[in-house]
Amino acid sequence: MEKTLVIFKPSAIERALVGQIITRFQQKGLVIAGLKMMQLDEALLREHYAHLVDRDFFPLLLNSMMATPVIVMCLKGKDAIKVVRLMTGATNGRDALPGTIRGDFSMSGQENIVHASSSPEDAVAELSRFFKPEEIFDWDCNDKRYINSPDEL
Ligand code: IDP
Ligand code: MG
Repeated sequence: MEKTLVIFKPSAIERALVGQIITRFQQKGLVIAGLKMMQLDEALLREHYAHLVDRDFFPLLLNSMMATPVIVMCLKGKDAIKVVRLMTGATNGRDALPGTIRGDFSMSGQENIVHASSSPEDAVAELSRFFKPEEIFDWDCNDKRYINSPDEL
């Protein structure tokens, strides 16, 4: 089963959206394998957003991501990386489709509620960036019969 990283950004924390977004992921059939609150700092964000450090909006992004503690979550499931990205929606909340998290909760290109890993390589790197190995749990639902068919497990 694939694992992926979700970050509840300060926009989700300030707007008290964390509970209902976790509910969406759980209702979909994704499993929480790790969850904690942490304060991000500039060094970690420069690594995490290395592809954006030269963009003019990067200082604003830094401030935005350090404004409150964030909640980081590891989700597990079949094709979890793709599924969580689809549920997250387009980067800019004004372009994101209704029904997606950003489409339903964001009007902004920056204040877009959640981060989600965008590829298998990113997911591995990001999970090890934000979690210690012992903070990710290798448990699974006892009864997955109605989440996946036998040939999907
Ligand atoms: P993603 O979050 O959909 O993967 P990325 O391009 O990786 O999008 O950008 C990371 C984050 O940087 C975005 O989620 C958003 O918060 C911020 N960001 C990206 N592009 C812009 C922009 O043009 N203006 C302001 N913030 C942006
Ligand atoms: Mg990205």
